Amino acid sequence: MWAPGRVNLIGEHIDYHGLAVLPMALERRVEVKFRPQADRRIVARSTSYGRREFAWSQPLTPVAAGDWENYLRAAAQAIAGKWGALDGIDASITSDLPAAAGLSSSSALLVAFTLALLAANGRGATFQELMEILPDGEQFVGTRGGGMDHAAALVSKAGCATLVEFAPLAARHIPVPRDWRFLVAHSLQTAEKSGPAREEYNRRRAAGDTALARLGLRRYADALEIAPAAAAKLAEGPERDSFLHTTSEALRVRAAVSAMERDDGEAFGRLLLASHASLRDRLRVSCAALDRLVEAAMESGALGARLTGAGFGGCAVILCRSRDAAQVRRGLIERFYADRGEFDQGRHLIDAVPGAGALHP
Ligand code: NG1
Repeated sequence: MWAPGRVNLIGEHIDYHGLAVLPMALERRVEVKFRPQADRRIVARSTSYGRREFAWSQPLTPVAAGDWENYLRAAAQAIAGKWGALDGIDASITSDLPAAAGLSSSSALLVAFTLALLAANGRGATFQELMEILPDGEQFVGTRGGGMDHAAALVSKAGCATLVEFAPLAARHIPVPRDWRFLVAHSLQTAEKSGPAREEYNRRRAAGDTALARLGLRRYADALEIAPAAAAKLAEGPERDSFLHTTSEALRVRAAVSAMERDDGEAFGRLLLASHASLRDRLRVSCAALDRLVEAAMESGALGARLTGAGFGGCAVILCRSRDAAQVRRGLIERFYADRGEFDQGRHLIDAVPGAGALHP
């Protein structure tokens, strides 16, 4: 069983408000090879992270924060919450997806391990069922994220971006025009998921929820058409900023889908830049390195760029024409990475080729 990493093209910090996002899976993945066990023992070996073993008891509790065993436990716990504890597996895990590179390697591990545990027990599960358990499952690790990463890892289609809607759950594949190229470039600043960045993330989510409640609305989907007038009723501050980011980003996702469908790379690029500005100025989840990276991409001939993922460090996603890709890559190396010693091309500057999800190989 395997699951790919992903890059989110646009629709940032809105999946947890039930709004549609546009990620695409990558051709890089976490792979889990396994033998079913006849008892509740779960054994997993990873070439990079070592061996872990635990009994699939109920309920499972987390081990030390930051330990990769928590993702294995999260998978088991997510399954147990719906179907009860099952028999374990003896698994070996490999990955060509760099960790801590903003490509959602942790969600890919969670998805792949969940699918392996289910397969070992002769169970299939639908997209719907997996989406009922996986986003909540990841909260076991201490994060309170949305469902974008799991959806992208499950139902992406090669050559396409996926418009993921959450209410109701749906996925629509949008072919990426032939001469568009996406690059994922690391800011070389890492946002520790289990640390302060996660608290900041949760704060953004809470501010958005509070803004909505103050306006007497139940769903962000109901706020989009009335957003400017509604925002005027909110006092200046993080709640209003969060509301403005969320509603404007949702509209940018719609516009981006239409730009992709009509092969308008310039318009898509402008939407990426507008998204970055909103994440930087309203939600305040960017950082100097990410801002500089976006600028360096534009100076190098990109059509657009923005931070991708939760922010506070991590990566930018960059759009350019295929004929300009080599020049943009060179430009980024000269303008951004030249004096940064830890730069490693294979890990930090990646051609994001749209790949398939685990359920759509
Ligand atoms: P990252 O930090 O890139 O994995 C997180 C959330 C997403 C989404 C983005 C912001 C998890 C597992 N992922 O992504 O659901 O909310 O932030 O758009 O928490």
